[in-house]
Amino acid sequence: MRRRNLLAGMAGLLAAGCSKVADSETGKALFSSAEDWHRKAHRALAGKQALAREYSRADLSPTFRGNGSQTVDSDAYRAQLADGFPDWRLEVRGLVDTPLSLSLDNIRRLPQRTQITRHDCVEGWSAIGEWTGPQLSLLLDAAGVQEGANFIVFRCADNLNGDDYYESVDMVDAYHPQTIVAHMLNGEPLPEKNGAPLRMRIERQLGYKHPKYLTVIEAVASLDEIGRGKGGYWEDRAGYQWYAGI
Ligand SMILES: Nc1nc2c(c(=O)[nH]1)N[C@H]1C(S)=C(S)[C@@H](COP(=O)(O)O)O[C@H]1N2
Ligand SMILES: [Mo]
Repeated sequence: MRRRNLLAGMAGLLAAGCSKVADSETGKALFSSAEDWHRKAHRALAGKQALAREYSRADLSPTFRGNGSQTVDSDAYRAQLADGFPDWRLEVRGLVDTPLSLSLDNIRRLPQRTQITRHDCVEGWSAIGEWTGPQLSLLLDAAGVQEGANFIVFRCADNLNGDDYYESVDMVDAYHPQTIVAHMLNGEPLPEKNGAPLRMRIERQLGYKHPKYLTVIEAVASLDEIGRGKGGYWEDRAGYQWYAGI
């Protein structure tokens, strides 16, 4: 089923006349990943974990508040926001066979998952929202995560109180079926305050583990050399738990 979806997504890329994408390294990687579907042992992780609860449309919060950074404070970001992010790139890099550089359009054309979940912030509020985007596992398989990779690091465009926001997860959460690269909230492109144009949803984890304004997905062996070594912005600064499972 999944493989069929992936192939359908790839066919979509071609049908849309994106021959540039299909010819590029990224395009080739997406195709060969569909072919080598059994190749990566990490795939087995996808089935191992329980799903976070999913809700119905009737449960949606009337507004999904923004928290932490609510924009990226740069002229380049404001210009992109006004224009629909034509030049935004999401890089997949680090310990991968084929680094990828994906446009929003590439991401929208992949097989999508939509899920209605509850976001819980440690500051004591929650909100229910409907998120849509490709599963992270799909991008990781397309790039071909190498054996020595133990964590996935997410880098963001925003700067919070002088430092870049970042986060990380282990391979179980990275390959969890509800871990998606979301580009829509409640059926609309992501609002600015909620991380436009891309943010992670990692549904078994607390709010600070869902990085917004996503620019880079990086496979690494160790978190020691990333940021201050604790695996995330708040983990480094406020002693928040790295594993914030709920
Ligand atoms: N890049 C980035 N991602 C971030 C934050 C941030 O400040 N910058 N805040 C985190 C926290 S603490 C929460 S609760 C959620 C808030 O998501 P929302 O703004 O969509 O409500 O984003 C998380 N991801
Ligand atoms: Mo939060």
